[in-house]
Amino acid sequence: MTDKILVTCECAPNIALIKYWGKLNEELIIPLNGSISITLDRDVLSSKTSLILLKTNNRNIQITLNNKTQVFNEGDLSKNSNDIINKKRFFTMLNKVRQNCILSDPFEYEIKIKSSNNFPTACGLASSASGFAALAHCLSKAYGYKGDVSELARLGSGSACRSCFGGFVKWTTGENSFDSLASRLFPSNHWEEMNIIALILEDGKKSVSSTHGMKESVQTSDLLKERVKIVENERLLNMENFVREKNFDEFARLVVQDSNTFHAVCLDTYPPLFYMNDKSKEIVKFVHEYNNLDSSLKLAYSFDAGPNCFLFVLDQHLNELLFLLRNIYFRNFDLKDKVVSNNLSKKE
Ligand code: 2P0
Repeated sequence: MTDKILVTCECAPNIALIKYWGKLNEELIIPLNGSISITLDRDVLSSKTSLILLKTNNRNIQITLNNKTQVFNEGDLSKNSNDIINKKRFFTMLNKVRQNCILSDPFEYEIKIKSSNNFPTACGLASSASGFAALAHCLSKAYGYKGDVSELARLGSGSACRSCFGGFVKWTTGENSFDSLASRLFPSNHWEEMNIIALILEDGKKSVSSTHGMKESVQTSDLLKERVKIVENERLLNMENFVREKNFDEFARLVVQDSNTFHAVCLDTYPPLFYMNDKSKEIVKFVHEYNNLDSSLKLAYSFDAGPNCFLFVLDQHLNELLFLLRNIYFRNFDLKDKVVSNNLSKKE
């Protein structure tokens, strides 16, 4: 019998190159289409989570996220506007672990969880991905979970399953919970010359969550059905090949196209979803102008469900780009002073 178990894990957000938008199964969080992402560098952007299991008479669950604390009882599924975690998803994860672990008395502990992000939460920087991946790792380690940690993370938030791995990651769709898993395609140092720049244009919370937004898209957008087909039939395979061959020109074109198709689906949703804002559109214009200076592409952008931007650029153009962004393009722009740069040559 153990009286106290303490574990800590750190996971980074991931940015989808081919995006997930829409569920085949709402309960099990099985996506309509597969997706491919890059996990960022944990030293730059990360969610750090610690979990303590305590042998007491108390069966409360205490969760602290970025210094805000909530306490709730075992099995409490009530929804509250002040909730800092989706309790239903949390208990799905917790019970899955407790039913398949090495602890002999997994229901006998008080649970205390503390998590913090070193970047803005819920504004399109994939904080739910890194947060739920870190939580899944913590639960898995603390209880000695015998199942797949990416399946566990997916039950917290779909895109979190991709943050369980570093480098280039693929999440496949499936028919059952156990066959919709993420796995690594290539380690991050496969493409050492690649840099990812997060431009934090806004750090406020987005008005429509991804979970809600994609549900509306599934119900109302015809374009979504076409996107699912083209992703499954062409884009996943093409992206895997372009990354394997380190073909930046084709990679850049496809990243930009898939981001734009995703936002087109958002616009095709009824009522429409607007995640990009005027500043985001300025960046799009800038990237295309910058690329037009040359015959081959030097820069790609991708926007998730928020106005913030991820740029992809190879080493040889990085300094020129950062100079342009900091000294010319953004001189009159309130950039919140955030140009966060990741290089994939770093060890995971
Ligand atoms: C992605 N996004 O592939 C896409 C692109 C946002 C735009 O995955 O309901 O927070 O928890 O499964 O994972 C955001 O969706 O949604 C997302 P749930 P999640 O990264």
